Amino acid sequence: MNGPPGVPSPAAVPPSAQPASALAADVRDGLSRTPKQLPAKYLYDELGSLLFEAICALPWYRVTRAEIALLATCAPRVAHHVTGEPFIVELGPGNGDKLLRLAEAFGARARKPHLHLIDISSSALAAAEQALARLAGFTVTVAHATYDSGLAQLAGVRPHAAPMLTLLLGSNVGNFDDDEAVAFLRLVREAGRAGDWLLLGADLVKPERDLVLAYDDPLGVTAAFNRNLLVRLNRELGASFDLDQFDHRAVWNDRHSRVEMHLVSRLPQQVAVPGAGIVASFAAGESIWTESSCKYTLAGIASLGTAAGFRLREQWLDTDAGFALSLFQSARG
Ligand code: AVJ
Repeated sequence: MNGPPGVPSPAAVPPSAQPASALAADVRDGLSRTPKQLPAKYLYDELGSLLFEAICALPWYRVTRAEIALLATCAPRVAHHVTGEPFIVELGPGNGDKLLRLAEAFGARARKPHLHLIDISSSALAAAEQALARLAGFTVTVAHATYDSGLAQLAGVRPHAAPMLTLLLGSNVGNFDDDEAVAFLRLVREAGRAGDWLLLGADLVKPERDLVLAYDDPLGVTAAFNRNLLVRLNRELGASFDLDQFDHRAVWNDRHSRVEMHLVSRLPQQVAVPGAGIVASFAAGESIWTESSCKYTLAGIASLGTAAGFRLREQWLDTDAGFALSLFQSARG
């Protein structure tokens, strides 16, 4: 079958073509798998970050509002536990709003915390830095990095004596499956010392219709967020995805306790992705799995932390929205 004019057939792609970037390498790998999949982190280019902010304002997506409301109760307790002049690290701060609310609880202290933001989106980092600028006396540093590389750089940024508090909010942990989450939380623990703290926000299991509505909203904002990934691949890798030929789908996977987002090909088609050196073939109904959002029980959250070497110290719960904030401390000895 021939593609559109000017699009190389698979045979025309030189075998030596090297992916020019991590995105290219990940797309090449992900679209060669069965089922096809792409890492969720690539959803957050500039437009993707803005669309995610719009999602947070949707009536059907309650995670962000629930967490912000819980922070009002939780922040003074966290400030009570985390003494001294702490080093507060947020993984994926988005627009900085939550960190601002948490940091305000430390505002009465003579020596203000040092805030350090790690985000893959430079536009989100810029927005967060601006939001945090209103905090007088706080030091703010940023790392434009993936979680892993941001964590690996921490030792060089952290003031020597400061206790560390790591924030992983918004149910960002839900992008990992449970094994990956434990491995990742262990990395977080190992990036710090015994006695350091972790505040983890996690969305809870709830009725399937609520979960699906949260990820397949009637306004189509989540569909736009998902399909924007194809816009990004067209722009950055010269791909030729026809947006009209891919549907957004959100499904609840009960066995793995997660909502999955997919982009489903409406018909058999071939799509060239020159920047990744591939031509991807799709059967009708075949999908690219773009994100997982795991949903938890309270016991499940506790055991993730415990398996990673943390001890659960306090937990705050919104029973109506089904959301929990959990404060863990890295075990001593
Ligand atoms: C930012 C990964 C926590 O999984 O709920 C929202 C992203 N995707 N709607 C989530 C998302 C579709 C969100 N996280």
